[in-house]
Amino acid sequence: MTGSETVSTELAEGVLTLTLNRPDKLNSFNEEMHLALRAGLQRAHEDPQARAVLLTGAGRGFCAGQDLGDRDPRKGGPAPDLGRTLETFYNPNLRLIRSLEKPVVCAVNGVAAGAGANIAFACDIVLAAKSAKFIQAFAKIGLIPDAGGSWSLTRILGEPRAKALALTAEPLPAEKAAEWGLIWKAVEDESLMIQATELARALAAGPTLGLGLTKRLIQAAAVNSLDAQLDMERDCQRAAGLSADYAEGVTAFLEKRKPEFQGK
Ligand code: LHQ
Repeated sequence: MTGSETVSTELAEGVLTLTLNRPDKLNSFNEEMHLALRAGLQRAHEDPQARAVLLTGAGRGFCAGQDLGDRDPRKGGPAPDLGRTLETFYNPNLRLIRSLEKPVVCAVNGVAAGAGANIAFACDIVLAAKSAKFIQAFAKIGLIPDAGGSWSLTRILGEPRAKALALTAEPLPAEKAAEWGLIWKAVEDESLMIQATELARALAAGPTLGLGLTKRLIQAAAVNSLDAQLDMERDCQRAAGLSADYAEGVTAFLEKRKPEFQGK
């Protein structure tokens, strides 16, 4: 295992596992943890051995958002510029997750609050332990949903549910989140890491280039017209059709064997 203490990093069977690791603070973000997560995500972009990412948290929580102790108003001084915090620390990580052309699986092992919930929603496939809950905690402290939350909640759920969650900060249990389509699955606590690891390993053994193009297309669909999307599908399918993995996939099908994808 490598990486900074606040995010442990492990590469095995093509899966780069990034574990948020400040369990005594429910893995809330301080500057070091933001930068450690960024380093892990940058590695995911650059390292061809990493063909999928698994993001999870150590201990009983997934992530409680920003470490509120970092900006203790009782200490006095000028109010912090939270816009700068987003620009400098959160937004680069959100963009690294969304622009990574490899699958990002998120295993939500416990409570996900504030930016912690919204980082999970930015990932590609989210599994959560049945005991986990998602809280748009911002309203409780006078803030707005950040880390992409105002965007993802609204797109995934629509205004009525997005507004109710964000304005009330009512916890949303994992099973309800799955029912609403905010996450992929809520699973038994004991099997979360087994299922998430299995899924990430299966994705890592997949046709990475094609999976990356698929992610790009699905994300673009939210803003494209059908015409623009059809053009984009044409271009992406052209690129996928030139890949070694496409040739391998078809050959394996014709030879009635399991494909061995190289990720290119
Ligand atoms: C924490 C935290 C935490 C520090 C638990 N910080 N210690 C914000 C500002 C700046 C820039 C831009 O972005 C943002 C985005 C945000 O994320 S704002 C939202 C920040 N997060 C919250 O408001 C959530 C605060 N936490 C909670 O409401 C609860 O801890 C939850 C509901 C997450 C969990 O409740 P419990 O299971 O009852 O655990 P707990 O409250 O007892 O927490 C365990 C420990 O973790 C405790 O420390 P202690 O030393 O007393 O054992 C907490 O103080 C600490 N902790 N969240 N965000």
